[in-house]
Amino acid sequence: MFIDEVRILVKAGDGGNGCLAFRREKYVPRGGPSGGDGGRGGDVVMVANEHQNTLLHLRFNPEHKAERGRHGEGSNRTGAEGRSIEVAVPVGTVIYDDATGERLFDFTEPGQIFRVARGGRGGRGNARFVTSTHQAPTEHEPGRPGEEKRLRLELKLLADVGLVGFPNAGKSTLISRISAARPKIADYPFTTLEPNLGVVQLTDYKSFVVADIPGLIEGAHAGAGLGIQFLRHIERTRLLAHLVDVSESSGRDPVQDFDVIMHELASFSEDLAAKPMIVVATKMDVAQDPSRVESLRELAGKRGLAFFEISSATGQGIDDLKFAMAEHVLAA
Ligand SMILES: Nc1nc2c(ncn2[C@@H]2O[C@H](COP(=O)(O)OP(=O)(O)OP(=O)(O)O)[C@@H](O)[C@H]2O)c(=O)[nH]1
Ligand SMILES: [Mg+2]
Repeated sequence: MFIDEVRILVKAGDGGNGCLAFRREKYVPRGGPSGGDGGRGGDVVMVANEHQNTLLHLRFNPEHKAERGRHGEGSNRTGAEGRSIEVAVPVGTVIYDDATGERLFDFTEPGQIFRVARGGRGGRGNARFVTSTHQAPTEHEPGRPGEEKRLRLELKLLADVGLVGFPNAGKSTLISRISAARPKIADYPFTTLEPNLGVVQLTDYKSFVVADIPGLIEGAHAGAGLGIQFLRHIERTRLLAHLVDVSESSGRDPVQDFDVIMHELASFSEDLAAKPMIVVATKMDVAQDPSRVESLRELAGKRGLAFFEISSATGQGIDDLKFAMAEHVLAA
């Protein structure tokens, strides 16, 4: 659940073939051998990139082939080398050989480079086979094939956005609406017992990770409900989305709910409570009393926090919220 995994095929370029040729010159009746060597095939290298945080881009693009070397030519011309290609992966990716299970590399820092498939050597042209007793060689080699491997890439996901709020605030419903995650949703508190991660995809290449964690209640820091242990899963996120149920069904006051959660966050860590936050009024489709929404909006305004009204049932405000999250995490 916490692991993003993808299988890809990498194929380095084959070497170019060596050439069979003899010099043809005016007044030189039998010119010597002049077949050039083939060029080397390109490599496939992987580079750790700090701007990516999922392997999603590779799922859309599972084959990576480097260019082959050009064949050698007459007049001792060596073929051009094939171009190498780079495949970007997020920091934290581990590469395994899918056939053997062998762990090949572990990317821990941005900029790290690892060659996963080596290009094939170019074949030698016939000019290389000349000796004192073998003046007109016709031997020439084909290029060697480039390495080809099936790889399994594994990434431990780190969440970019953490959803916090009371039980039943609609956290799991929201994540199921904006990502492919399908956590359990129900109208009783503490439906979510363990964090769920969802990858929110904006375009083929842009995505971010949202964590849905169990609900918090007053006294959670002292062990009430499920406690605050799960907050460590969102300690390293860049943004918190604080979900507050503004419908009457909660039986509580939205502003008070907000304060209770803030207090629980601060009991876990001041840093967590001070993280960038957006305030999200949920269940707008069944919110009957506009003053409940207004009071929450005012509170957010006073604290200088962005405010969104959503309904996961009708879809109201969902795209706006998604793009606001994206703007924040992708700009960082
Ligand atoms: N009408 C309406 N109901 C919603 C909306 N979002 C969530 N719900 C309902 O609210 C209830 C709780 O939703 P969940 O997504 O499970 O809430 P949660 O915050 O994940 O709750 P815990 O996992 O217990 O912390 C479910 O019955 C949902 O169907 C909404 O936008 N409109
Ligand atoms: Mg839930």
